[in-house]
Amino acid sequence: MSIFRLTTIEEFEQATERLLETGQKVGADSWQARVKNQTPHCKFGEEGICCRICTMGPCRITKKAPRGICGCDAHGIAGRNFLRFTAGGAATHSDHGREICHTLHAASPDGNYQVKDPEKLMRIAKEWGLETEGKDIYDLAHEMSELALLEYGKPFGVQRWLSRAPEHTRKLWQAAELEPRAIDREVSTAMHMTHMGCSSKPEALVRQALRAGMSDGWGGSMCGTEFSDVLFGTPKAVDTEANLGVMKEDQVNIIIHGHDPSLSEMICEYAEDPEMIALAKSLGATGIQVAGVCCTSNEVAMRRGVPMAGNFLQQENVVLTGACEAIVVDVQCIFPALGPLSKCFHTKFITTSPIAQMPDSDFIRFNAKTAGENAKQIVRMAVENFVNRKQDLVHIPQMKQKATVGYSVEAIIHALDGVAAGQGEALGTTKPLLDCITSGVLRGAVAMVGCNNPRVRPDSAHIKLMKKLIKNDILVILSGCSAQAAARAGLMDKRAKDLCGDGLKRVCELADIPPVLHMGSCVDISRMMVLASKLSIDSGLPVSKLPLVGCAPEWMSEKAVSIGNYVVATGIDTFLGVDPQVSGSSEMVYWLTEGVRDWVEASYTVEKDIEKLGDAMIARIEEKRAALGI
Ligand code: BF8
Ligand code: SF4
Repeated sequence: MSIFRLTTIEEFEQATERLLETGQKVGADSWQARVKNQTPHCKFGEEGICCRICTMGPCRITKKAPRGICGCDAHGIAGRNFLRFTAGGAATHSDHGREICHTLHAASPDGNYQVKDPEKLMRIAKEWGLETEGKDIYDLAHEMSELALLEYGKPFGVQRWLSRAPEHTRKLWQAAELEPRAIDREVSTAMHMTHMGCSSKPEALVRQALRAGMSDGWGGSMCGTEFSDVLFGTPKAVDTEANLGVMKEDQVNIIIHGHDPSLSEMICEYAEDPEMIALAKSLGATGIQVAGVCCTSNEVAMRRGVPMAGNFLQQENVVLTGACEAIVVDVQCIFPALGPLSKCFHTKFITTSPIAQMPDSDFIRFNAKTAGENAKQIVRMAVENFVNRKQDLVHIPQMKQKATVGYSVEAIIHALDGVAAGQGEALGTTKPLLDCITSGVLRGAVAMVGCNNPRVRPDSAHIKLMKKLIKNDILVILSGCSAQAAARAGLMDKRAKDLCGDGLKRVCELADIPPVLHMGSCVDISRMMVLASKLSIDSGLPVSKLPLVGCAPEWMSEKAVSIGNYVVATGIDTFLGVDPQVSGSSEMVYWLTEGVRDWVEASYTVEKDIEKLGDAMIARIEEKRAALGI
């Protein structure tokens, strides 16, 4: 076995530098160059005090001009911006969830999509009070998908998934009016509240921001996760590899990028089609390699072990290898830059969704009914493009790490059962994990999520924090681009246990897990909410009292703010390494970092110094332990 060591940030950067040299040769643009062009950023925007929601403006708040033309002050403007930002994120995650519900509705025994986890479907159906006895699984799937779709627009009541939360949390939500009603309604209400001449009171805007976030995490995202599991299988621990070195010089490389597994699952299927492999071989390739970028990558890595080429700020790098025959995308986090960039190479940039249409792409409209045909057409296009590769531009950095991924809540409980069985304890609960926390073998857990952002040296905050936390016996659970940073560095290799403190190392050995657990894509942060709820129910403690915190050190998107809001609303203190652009309003800063604590027993901390951010998280975990007397 080769000697294990982490890949360093410097090595990541050297690989990128080398790829940028190729880019220069062909006249390619890059995000690194565009960051320079955009710096310094607009200060009004950074502080959240620019308003352009009516054409009397745009209005910017300065000492000389403390109010917009309508009279709105910095607090109202920053608050409205924050709520609109959240609404964008909630809409995006939830619409992804809605697409999955439609895919479930299109599932049939002989169609493009099948039900791969019927037990999970039955479990959820029972949870929702449906009669399952003697029912055909596809009839049940269709009935459930219709019920789920109604969650988006039902005129009365609150989200069904809320019943999974502990009673204490539900009472807090009720008292603070944070229970999300129909998913679409919370987004609409947010847009309504922020229209010219509606809300300008920070308290009201923050409250709706939490509720809109809740409609995502405890609504649309949960639909996305749960029904993706039903359709494509609930993730179990599986081995894969990560970083650009997973691309193969002698094979057709298809990169799948975006978020919705309905597309990527199909591409993976057809890339294994003997007809396509034969075609690839007839054109001089030895086979077809599919690898992922962003959350699509997380989805197919968790369920199929498909290798992960990279995260958000690596998306241009896959094209810069000169060995990418096609980059196939669906929705979200896709750089429009991929169009012009792919034109500098032989790469086909294939867009597939009416939601994400971009110049300089080949648009092949993908939908559940024609998914098989669409996927075959896309794979064929990629394979046939192999002959157009310009050999002198090919350079794949030989850098990759092994990773064990696939830690759904079910998979975590399965791993814990392995520990419990050895100690004669009850199976199927989070008790072994709680025992480790109570005894101090583990100090606590951190849910680390989110993107890359050029404001932070890419991946450095993620990796630095993970190393620090595991060394301090803190278990780290991950999703999104944070998870990929870990995998690329090698932290998801089980051998990384040697970087842990003694307690966590022992837990990793007993449960046979890596020290940082990949829980999936960003919609899968709903899994983390389910896990936190289970821990709370199994321990009898409120979520906010558990030594558990959330962290997004390099976040950038509206989705990330929506996530942050539902994580905080669930009672989990959340630490940000990038400013949420409200600093121009002392009242907004107050509400987010202190005020919301009265409603949900948790709040945000913003700290751009990563070392200090790590210390603050550890201190918070220790405070919570001390309060519990453990
Ligand atoms: O939803 S972590 S850059 S890929 S937004 Fe995007 Fe951020 Fe990555 Fe997935 Ni999430
Ligand atoms: Fe200016 Fe008020 Fe219009 Fe905003 S809503 S642009 S602050 S006038």
